[in-house]
Amino acid sequence: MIKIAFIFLIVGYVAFAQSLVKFKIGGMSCNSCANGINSNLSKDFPKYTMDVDFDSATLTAQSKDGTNIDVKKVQKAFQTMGYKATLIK
Ligand SMILES: [Cu+2]
Repeated sequence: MIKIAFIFLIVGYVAFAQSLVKFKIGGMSCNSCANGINSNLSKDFPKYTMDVDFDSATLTAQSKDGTNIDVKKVQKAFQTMGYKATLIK
């Protein structure tokens, strides 16, 4: 039982600790939403390369120095802007 819990812990860690993360973005209604988000993100996350694509409603976030993306911080930033970022996979 403890072994199983441990495996889940490892799997969870790998799933949430990555230098390249994709999100599904909810709440965008046009291309300028995506442009506005992108310009905010480049100010708020100088250590990440982030690109919101309106057509696929996704965000790809990659850290420039190979450290893990702070998923919760990214999601909070989207919440503050009035959108919803859901981790893909
Ligand atoms: Cu818009």
